[in-house]
Amino acid sequence: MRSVFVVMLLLMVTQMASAETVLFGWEGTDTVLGEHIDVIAQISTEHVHGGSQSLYIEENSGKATSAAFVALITGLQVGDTVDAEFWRYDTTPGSSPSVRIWGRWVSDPDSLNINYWSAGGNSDYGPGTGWDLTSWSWEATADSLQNLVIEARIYSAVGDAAWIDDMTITAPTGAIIYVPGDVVAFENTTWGDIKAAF
Ligand SMILES: [Ca+2]
Repeated sequence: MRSVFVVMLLLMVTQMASAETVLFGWEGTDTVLGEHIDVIAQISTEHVHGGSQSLYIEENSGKATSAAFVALITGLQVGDTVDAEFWRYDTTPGSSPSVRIWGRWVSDPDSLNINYWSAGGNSDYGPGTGWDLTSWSWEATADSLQNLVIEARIYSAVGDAAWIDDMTITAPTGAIIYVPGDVVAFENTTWGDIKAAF
């Protein structure tokens, strides 16, 4: 009977250890991990989806690929998948300001604007009728794809502003997830670790 219990517990541990999820809602003072081109990023209480604060982003260049870096996932291995979503707010249907969730692969997680390339993303601009949830998934399909930056792209005239809130990042156990002001590391639980627990 005990062996059955142990096997069931091991199955539960194995399933729980396969992926981990981080929630982030800009409730502190940290804004972004970086930016591409020129984005103004500030904590805001003007439009909030959850809690009492959100992230305000403002286009400051007029270029279509300006982005705020809202998360970084490192330590990915071939076949790993990262899922990300956040709520976005604008009230201009069919025109800017608009926000997309996008990704970029970086070769050096300490230099997010050197040796990077687009990882693609969700090309939907959203309804522009207030808050809506946007999401995308990325797969590491090569050894060179170990570090993924999650971007909130803001389109596209100088002064265009939108809000972001309640981000969810899911990554495989063993990856490290960086959100503004915090590092969340999930260690791999090996078979040896599990056996040692008994
Ligand atoms: Ca919030």
